[in-house]
Amino acid sequence: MKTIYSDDHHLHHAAGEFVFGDFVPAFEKPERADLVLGRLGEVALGPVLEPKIYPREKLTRVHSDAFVTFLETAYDQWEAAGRTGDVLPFSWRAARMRTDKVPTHIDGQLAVYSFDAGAPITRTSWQAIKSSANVALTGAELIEAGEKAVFSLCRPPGHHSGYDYFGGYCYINNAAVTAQHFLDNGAKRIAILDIDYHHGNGTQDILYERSDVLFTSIHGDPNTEYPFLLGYDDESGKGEGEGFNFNYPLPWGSDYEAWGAANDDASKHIEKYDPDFLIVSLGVDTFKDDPISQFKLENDDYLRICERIARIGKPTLFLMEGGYAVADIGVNAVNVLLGFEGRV
Ligand code: OKP
Ligand code: ZN
Repeated sequence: MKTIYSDDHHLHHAAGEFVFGDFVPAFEKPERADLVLGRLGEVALGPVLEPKIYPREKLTRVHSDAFVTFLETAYDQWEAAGRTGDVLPFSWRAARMRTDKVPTHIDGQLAVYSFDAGAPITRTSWQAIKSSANVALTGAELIEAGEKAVFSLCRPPGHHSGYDYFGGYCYINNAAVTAQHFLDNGAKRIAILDIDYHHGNGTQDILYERSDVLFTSIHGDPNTEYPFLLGYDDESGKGEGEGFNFNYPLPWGSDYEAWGAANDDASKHIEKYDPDFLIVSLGVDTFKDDPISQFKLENDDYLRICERIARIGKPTLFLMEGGYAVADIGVNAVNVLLGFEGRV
């Protein structure tokens, strides 16, 4: 299996984040992708290729133009306001507040375009964010060219980013960007299986009213888990998209038995949908030792995940999302890919 990777992800290195009221070193850090890359080398999964560069229009197919402009200019605006350190929001729009007037002040724009304080923007983050999308898109092109599976080692991740908001370590939604890319090139149906521990609220947001992308997600129950306000099992899509959204919220402490049953059910829906291509939002924060997550998957469980996913039998693009137990992130992420290739 080929991997797409760029060192540009190092340009996104936040000083820290707020966790339960404390400012702590960021969990979403460059070491994560470095360790996955290192593990790919150890098992010799296949060649590692540089991404191509894609135009801005690839991003505005699934995000608002104003939102992309905001991301492009946020750091400069922050600096112009006399701030030092990373961009972080401190107030947010709530229901029934106005967003038709986007404030000229950076703090007001952050209130409109973000949904939490979990995604700092550094001076060079935008370069890394664009590169992460390019890594995803280059993988998609290889799939279109006939590869059975490709691993896009994206960083930063994307699945919490919505049509016009960022948060949860995510800025541009790589899964939505690549799904749209496939469709724009003539594909009829795309399926997304989001196996990150957290609900892919951004991906769901972007695709909720559409029937040309099936979204499935297995994640911590939003009743007790971030991002809290989306990801319940009664969210089935809207309008044209009704019946094309499947959520599998699972309780804290879920192990592979419960997780695998959800994966099997999601896979059945994907088989029935018969997509041209499958996108897997690959998070390994379902691991038992993940510092911010509450599932109980073990190292060897990751080898089994793709027994089921590979059986769907569709060309599959893996996009890296979360996973914060850095000591195990390489083994766990690469185990998923080895499983797909039947190297278990
Ligand atoms: C991103 B991905 C508060 C703790 C929660 C957000 C977690 C984002 C996870 N700072 N922070 O889905 O792995
Ligand atoms: Zn996650």
